[in-house]
Amino acid sequence: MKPEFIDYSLYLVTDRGLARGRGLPDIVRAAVQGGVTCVQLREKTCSTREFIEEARAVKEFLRSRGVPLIINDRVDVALAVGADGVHLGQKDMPLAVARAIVTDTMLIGISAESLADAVGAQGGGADYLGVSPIFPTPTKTDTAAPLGLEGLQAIRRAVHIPLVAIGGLNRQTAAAVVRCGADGIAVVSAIVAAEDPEQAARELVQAIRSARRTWA
Ligand code: TZP
Ligand code: MG
Repeated sequence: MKPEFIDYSLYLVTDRGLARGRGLPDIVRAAVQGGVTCVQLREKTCSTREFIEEARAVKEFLRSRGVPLIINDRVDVALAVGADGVHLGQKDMPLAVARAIVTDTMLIGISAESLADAVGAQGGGADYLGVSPIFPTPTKTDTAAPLGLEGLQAIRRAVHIPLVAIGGLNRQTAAAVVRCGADGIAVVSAIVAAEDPEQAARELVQAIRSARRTWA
């Protein structure tokens, strides 16, 4: 998938611990039905084999919907399953090392928790940024202090590559982030932990669309 065709509007990041015992492939499919435009499989506890099986279980479905499949942390898994991209944090494989390993067409997304992270990632050739955390979130606690909307705006002004905001985003908070110029909102609990992930995604899409419409 060419980077210029990626729609980052509603970016789902998975977390099996929040799935209430439901299978992540089912949640991913429901979320895409509801309007998710990008999917990142984020696995911190399962085996490599299980990670690969999970990615394979959703890959064709996502391809048929034109939704990119992105793998968190694991460049090897991304390559093994032919994913569209890999997402790396500041302590993961360095961007330049990953770029030398992956195919030319594989997207590399980088987590940025500061302005310096964001500028460095853009300079290093990242395809997009995950800017976090915007607000405090119980989903991930080993983070820097929340950037808030001011921090997000400062990063938006400093970089031109696509950025998705993440951390504490939901139907209520999505609009403010869109108005700061984020290309998309990334969520974990707002979809994965929702009773009805499809409906949750639909409501988030509506919140994003209406924020974009009214964004002066
Ligand atoms: N990276 C930065 S914050 C975060 C991740 C994976 C968790 C966001 O979770 P939630 O439930 O959408 O606040
Ligand atoms: Mg990571």
